[in-house]
Formats: sequence, C-alpha cells, structure tokens
Amino acid sequence: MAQISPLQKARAAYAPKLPPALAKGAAVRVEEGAPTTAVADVEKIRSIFQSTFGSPVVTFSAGDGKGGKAVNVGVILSGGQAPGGHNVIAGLFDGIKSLNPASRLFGFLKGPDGLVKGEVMELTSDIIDAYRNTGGFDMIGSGRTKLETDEQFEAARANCEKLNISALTIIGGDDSNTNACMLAEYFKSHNIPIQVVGCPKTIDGDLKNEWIEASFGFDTACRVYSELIGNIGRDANSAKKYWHFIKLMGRSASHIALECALQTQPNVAIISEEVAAKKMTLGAIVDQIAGVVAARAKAGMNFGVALIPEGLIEFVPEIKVLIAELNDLLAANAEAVNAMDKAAKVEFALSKLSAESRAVFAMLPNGIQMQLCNDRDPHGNVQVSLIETEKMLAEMVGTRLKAMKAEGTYNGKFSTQVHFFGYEGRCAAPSNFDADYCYSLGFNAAALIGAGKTGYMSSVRNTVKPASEWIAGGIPITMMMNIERRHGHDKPVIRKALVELDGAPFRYFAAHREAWAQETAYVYPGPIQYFGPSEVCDLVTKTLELEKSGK
Ligand code: FBP
Repeated sequence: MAQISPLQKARAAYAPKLPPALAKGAAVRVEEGAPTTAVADVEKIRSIFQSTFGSPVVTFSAGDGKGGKAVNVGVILSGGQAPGGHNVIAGLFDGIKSLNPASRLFGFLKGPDGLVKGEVMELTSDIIDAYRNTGGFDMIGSGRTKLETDEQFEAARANCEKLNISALTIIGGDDSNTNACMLAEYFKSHNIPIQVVGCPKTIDGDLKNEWIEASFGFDTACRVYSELIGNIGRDANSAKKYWHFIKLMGRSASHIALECALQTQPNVAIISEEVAAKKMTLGAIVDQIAGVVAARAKAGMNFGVALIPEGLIEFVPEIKVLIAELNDLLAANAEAVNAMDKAAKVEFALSKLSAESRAVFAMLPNGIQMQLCNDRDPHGNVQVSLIETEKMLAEMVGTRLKAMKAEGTYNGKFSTQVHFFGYEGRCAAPSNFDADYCYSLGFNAAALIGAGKTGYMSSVRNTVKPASEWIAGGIPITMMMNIERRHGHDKPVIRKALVELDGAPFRYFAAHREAWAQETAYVYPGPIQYFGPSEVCDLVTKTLELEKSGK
C-alpha cells in the first residue's frame, strides 16, 4: 500500500455505525409490504419488467445471529466517483462474512465493463482493510458502460458462473441502478440464479425518494464545496473587488447548489428547477444577476458570490428544446458527425436545426456551441461538466451591466473570477455521515442477498436520527422507473429526483435569498471534521434536516 497520511492512518481505525436491524449480522428478519408499482408509465414498465415488477418493499429487523450458506458475491462501482464507495464495499464484505465466513467477494474492474469482459479480482480482508473510510473508487475503479444488450447480459452470466457468483451488487446512480434493474430482469426471466442488488450513489443527490433518503456522497461533496465557497466568501469580503461565479456539479438537479447555498448564504444562487418552472430565458437569468450586482454596487459593495448549477443550461426552456433537437440530430447522424471537427459540427447543426432552435443556437458564444455538440456520455446525457456556464453568465452579466451603465442605471465596477467545483469533492474522505451510511448500505445489501431478493435497492432510512434509530430494508427498483427519451429512443430509466419548489429546503432558501443578496451574510462552514465534538462531526445536510423537519 502506498504511504498514507496521519489523517488516513487515524481514520482507518474509525468503526462505522450500523442500524440496529443489522447489529447481529446480515441474517435478518424480513417483513414484506404490499405489492408496488412504478412512478409513471406503469403499463410500459410492467411489460418490460415482467419478472421483477410489483415486488414488495421489505423492512428488516434483527435476526437471531445465525447465518446461512456461503455465497460468492460480485461488486461493481459504476458512474462518477462519490465519497464512501469503499465503505459500501467494506460493509458488503463484512455483511456476507457475517452470513457465512466462507463467503467470498469479487470486485469487477472499471465498472460494468469489467463484468462484461470478465476483468475481476478477489477482495480479501487485507485489501478491504486498506480502504476502509477512504474516498475514491480506486479499489476496483469505475466506468459508465450501459448494460442493455442480451450479449452483455450473457457475458455477465458467463463471467459470474466462472466464479460461482450467485449475487451482484451494483453501486451507482440512477443510470447504473437502471442497469441493475435490467440485469435483474434478464436473469430472473431466464431462470438464471444470480441476484442483483443496487446501492444508491451519486454526489448529485438526485436518486432519492420516500425510501432512499439520500444518495451517498452528497453530504461529503457538499461539505467540501461549501468549505471552498466559505473561503471564497471571506476572500471576496476581504478584497471587496471581485464577483465570483462558481459553477457547482450536479448534472441535472440543483440539489448541490441549493445545499451549498443553505450552508454558505451567497448573494446569488440559481436553481435550475425554478428557471424551468418560471420559464426563465437566458436573458431573464442574466437580468436577475445583473440586478443584484447593481443593487450591491449602489450600496458600495462591488463584490459578491454567485452559485451556478452545472445542469442549468438544460433547464432554460429554449436551450432545453435546442438540446433535445441536437440529441436526436447527433444520434441520427452519429457516423458522419463523429468524423467532423468541432467547427464543422457547429455548421452542421446550424444547417439542420429548426428555425427557432437555430436562432437560440446562433445567439450562444461559439465556445458553448462547440461544447453542446460534444459527444454524449454512454447513457445519452450531455456532458454538462464540460460546458462553461459560469464563464458564459459572467460575460453576459458584464455585457448587460455595460448597457445599464449607458442607460444610467448602474455605476459600479464589475470584475469577475470564475470557478468550477466538481471533481474536487467527489473523492474526499467520507464524512462521518457518509462513512456510516455507506457501510450500512453495503451491509444491508448483504442482508438483501441473504434474504434472496433481486432487483432491489438497499435502503437505510430515518438518517436524520442517530444510527441507533436507522431503519434497514430494500425497495424494488422498478418502483422508481418511468420512460424517458435517450439517444433518440424511449427507454425505461429511474426518474431523477429534482429540487422540489414546494419542498422545505427550497422554501427556506427562497425566504432568505433577498436578504443574502443585499447583505454580506456569508457563512463559513470550514472543513469536514472527523474528530471532535458530535455537533461538528456528526452533521446531516441542511437539505435532509429541512426535508425531515416537517415544516
Ligand atoms: P453520477 O451520476 O454517475 O454519480 O455522476 C455525477 C457527476 O459527478 C455529475 O455531477 C457530473 O456532471 C458528471 O458526473 C461528470 O462525469 P464524468 O466523471 O464522466 O466527467
């Protein structure tokens, strides 16, 4: 093992907490609820998932401590990194060993690709111990390959059979758990005795519902970004000469931007879901920010902090329509487009788009046009982390302020600094919350395997309370599915949980944002604390706190 820091050394000794149902091991008592349905497009989802659709929600209570037969389990990390992935694997390892010490865990390498290609390593206790409570996915790597063809499923079966693997755990976000659901359905409908269980991962925080209170990694990533935003707020208020435009990760939903706003109280935070609901044009967003800049300038404050969600561009109504057209266009002409250089792709798009979308596309800076024509990821998503929305908005606000100066409605100075916080937070050492939550999700996945479940997602609830009150169980993945358009086709996918404008976190933000715009009310959350008093070490996100406050 490479040299480790004093913090890593001390952190390795941290013993994550478990819900009481798992305290005696992963052989649990299972209580089954009523049959379930899908969030939307019920009949289509039922017809695609004929073998797994409708399974009940299950809740666990502590068993008698007696395990069962040994199992060989495969594990995959899928999609973007999120703090705590190693603890899910450690929890899964300890969980299957509690079922039977002869159980074995195999890690498929580099994501779903490893499952298809049969690239795999056994995860023994010395490997697991070296990664406990660490950030990163480097134990086995990750990838974004989409599992959807029968050939891939057959290759997965053959690779599992070689190692006598009877259960797979897929640790991933909405797209990866959609993969897990497809695979579970394929195995069950073909009488292949391999269970598939998912674990909810993504810093984006958009894989959540009544049963999945948070996706892991959201807590840690938001704390890392909030620390940096807090530092920048201090710098802005010290130098008093820059407006900082900070883009925050989150491919689609604005949960990260909202949580960071709640933690740090910036002058501006754009929430994409509000932009879509109010049908705000790009011009309206620019006007809103310019208005805050002008008001602060009038009060003698030519500085500020603005948070921009990474996914914003896809929520601006006219750009959303444009992207949907571009997606279909690029998918339908993939071969020809792949052979073009960036400038030719832009020309091609301009020549084929509808008149409305062409006008919108033509208005965008050339750099953004090129970025919108970039390849989609394997799941058909625009790679928004590559689109420099923060730069675009800073420039557009500058242009608007110049016009306002000419009209006599603004008389300040506007200098900008742009930042993008994304990759900085994805591999941080998990906070206590994520360390405990992830370990519990993994251990709980072992309990689902022990209970013979397939097509389920590991669910640990009541997480605003201490772990001694957490509730363990599982929910059928089909319950979260609907039909969406991807790569020019209708596909079954897990529905993303977007920021709810009538939810408590957004309402709290909306009630305070005017004051935060006018005043300099920055909060400095500081770095994640791993050791010390519980009130600074064992926090939950403001989002979760407000969601569960019942307000
Ligand atoms: P997941 O949904 O797979 O967890 O990924 C989240 C994310 O970090 C997004 O916030 C971001 O847009 C994207 O991954 C970046 O992808 P990549 O790592 O491929 O650059």
